[in-house]
Amino acid sequence: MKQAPKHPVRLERQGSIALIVIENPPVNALGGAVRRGIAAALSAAEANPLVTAIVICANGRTFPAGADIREFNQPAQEPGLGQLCTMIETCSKPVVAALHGTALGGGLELAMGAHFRIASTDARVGLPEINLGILPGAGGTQRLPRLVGAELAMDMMLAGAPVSAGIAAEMGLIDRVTGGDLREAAVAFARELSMPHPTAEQRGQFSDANAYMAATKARRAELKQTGQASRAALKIIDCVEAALLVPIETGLEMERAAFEECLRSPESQGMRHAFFAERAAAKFPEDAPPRDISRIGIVGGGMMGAGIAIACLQRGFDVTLVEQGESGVNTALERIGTHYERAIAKGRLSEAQGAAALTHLQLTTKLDTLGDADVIIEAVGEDEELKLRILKEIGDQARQGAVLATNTSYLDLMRLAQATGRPNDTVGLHFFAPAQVNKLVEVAVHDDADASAVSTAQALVKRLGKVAVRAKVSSGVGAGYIGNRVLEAYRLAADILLEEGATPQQIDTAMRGFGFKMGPYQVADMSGLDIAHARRQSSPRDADARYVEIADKIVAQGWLGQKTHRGYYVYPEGARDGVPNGDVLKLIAAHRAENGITEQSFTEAEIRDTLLLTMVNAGAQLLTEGVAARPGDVDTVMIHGFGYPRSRGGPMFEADTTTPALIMRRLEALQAQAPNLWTPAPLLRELARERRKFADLN
Ligand code: 3H9
Repeated sequence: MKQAPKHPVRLERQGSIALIVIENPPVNALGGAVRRGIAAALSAAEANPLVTAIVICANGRTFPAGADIREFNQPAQEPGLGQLCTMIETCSKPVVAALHGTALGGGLELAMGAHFRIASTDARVGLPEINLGILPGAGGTQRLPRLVGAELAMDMMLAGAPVSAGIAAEMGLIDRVTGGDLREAAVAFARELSMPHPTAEQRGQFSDANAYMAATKARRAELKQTGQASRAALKIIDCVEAALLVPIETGLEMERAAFEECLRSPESQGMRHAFFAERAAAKFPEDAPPRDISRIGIVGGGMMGAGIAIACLQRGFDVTLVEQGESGVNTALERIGTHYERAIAKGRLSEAQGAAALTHLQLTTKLDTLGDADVIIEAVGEDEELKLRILKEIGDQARQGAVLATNTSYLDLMRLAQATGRPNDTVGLHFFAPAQVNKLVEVAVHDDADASAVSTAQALVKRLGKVAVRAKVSSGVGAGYIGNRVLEAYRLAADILLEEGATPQQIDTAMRGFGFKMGPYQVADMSGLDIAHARRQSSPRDADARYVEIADKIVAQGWLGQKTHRGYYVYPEGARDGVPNGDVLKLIAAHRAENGITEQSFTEAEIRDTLLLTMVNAGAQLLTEGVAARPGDVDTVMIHGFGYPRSRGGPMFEADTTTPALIMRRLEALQAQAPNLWTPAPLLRELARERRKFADLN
């Protein structure tokens, strides 16, 4: 974040209207200097007898997008945001907040402190604090229910997702929406306001407390059932309850205490780390300007290719999707069509919007239609021969200057890039399934990639609303980018525990208890055991590397997971949740007997610690090799790509709750059992020697 300007708030006048203008790029976060500036300007405007009303607005891309999150770890500065909101609310002159961009968190709370709110049509407003493990702490939990009613307020804060100005106006949160010049409209609005303005207590919309209590009972149960009953969520419900029952001053005190408790919680620290890690990951060393992008070519309309096409259509790109033969085209069209039908049925899109999106899609069997595409993404199956052939054809058809990308997750990028005949223009774009939903894309960069090709790929990911993480790969360095390398290590460690005495259920339960939605064997069943099997078979392996054959033996039985109703679990027809597969347990027991392995027992804590330790070591290895640039990049990939609990910040963040020296010692105790997995990475040794932590490298 850039240094805040010295005077981030200006007081201007338009006749009898005072304008308090905030200017604190990039997102006008409400840091100490901004708060002091607003407070001083407000006092001056209130004291000036020539001023009849006040407008608070912002320059730049947005009305404040929240409190300054970076200040949360620093000593408090006066005035607090809560105090400032109360100052605005109790101002003797009417105050209008003029919202544009993304008025989020403390920004929206500031606006709710004002007596009226006007927003530009394209503004979005919301209270996303829950995504940082906290609750609104500057009066949001008390003022929002008074403006829109308790249930809507609770839903909005629990979802943490912004809504459009139009919806906010329907809710009663925004008084006016303007398609014209916001500041002019706000001043005109303020001129109308010589009448007395409402205090918080006088605002309408008091919900029926009994109805709310009944609704919250159901909501609390639902949150518990879906594993979303976080500290912040429960506190939000309590504070809204208080808004219905006690005077605002008491409610604000209660909110403050709840906010402080959440702010100090480990889950908020983890989520705040994840927030900044994502943004740091998106910064690449390549500073060449990106090339123009308007049409995306995609080759391959399977689950992945179709998902990428939807992701591009959702963001307004023109898409040409190439499939083999008429049946390939029809299947791809069906996949994409079904997605839009569901979105329309669920009310996420209107029929007209769905139809309009599809007019940007061209489906064809002809690769030579890709000549006008600005970026062409190869998304055929993970088969090297096939990819080499398709990439050569893409290279033959693409126009000069187009960026070419392969969606491989572990094949040799350099070899694939060379197949195009223009390796400089080629990068890896590793989307994660389902690509229309998952926010992560690994941008794989090889030694010969041109900086502007990389910047273009990075810009594309950003325009898709996704999180880009750069993975630097060189021939000969381990297969896979960041995520799959950590995942392979995690799986091998789990398989070793399985071989030595744990059951798939024990391992899955331990990892769910840690916060993963699914354990490694549930994930394996869902993805299909044949996929990982094929990868193991095609990857080169040292003869002395520890290898566990259990998964291969299960595949040999034809048990491939959910798709065959049998894998580590058995899935009765139509069921998504499996029950333990007794035959697999017998197969594992026979495997142990055959190999003379004496069964050991493991506690859940031992299982969890071993698997976490393994992920940290794999992450440290990637940092040593330079594949990942920052520990936070590994965290970002693991959170978005593999369901690592966001509230824990990621494996490298978690590793800093202990010391590199301790991690090394524990790895050294395991090393002899599987040197390929548990030999401490050189970076760990270095950090231990220098008594530094991973956070020092971010
Ligand atoms: C809160 O308000 C608590 C209150 O209830 C109570 C207080 C008492 N602070 O995302 P971008 C930086 S909690 C500091 O790439 P975009 C960000 O790190 C807050 N910095 O842009 C990045 O910096 P850099 C509730 C912030 O256009 C730069 O701005 N609000 C903050 O893709 C650009 O960010 C939120 O949770 C911040 N609040 O998206 C909203 N926000 O260039 C959090 C951003 O150095 N923010 N930065 O890497 C967002 O969701 C997105 O940033 C936003 C823009 C949608 C606004």
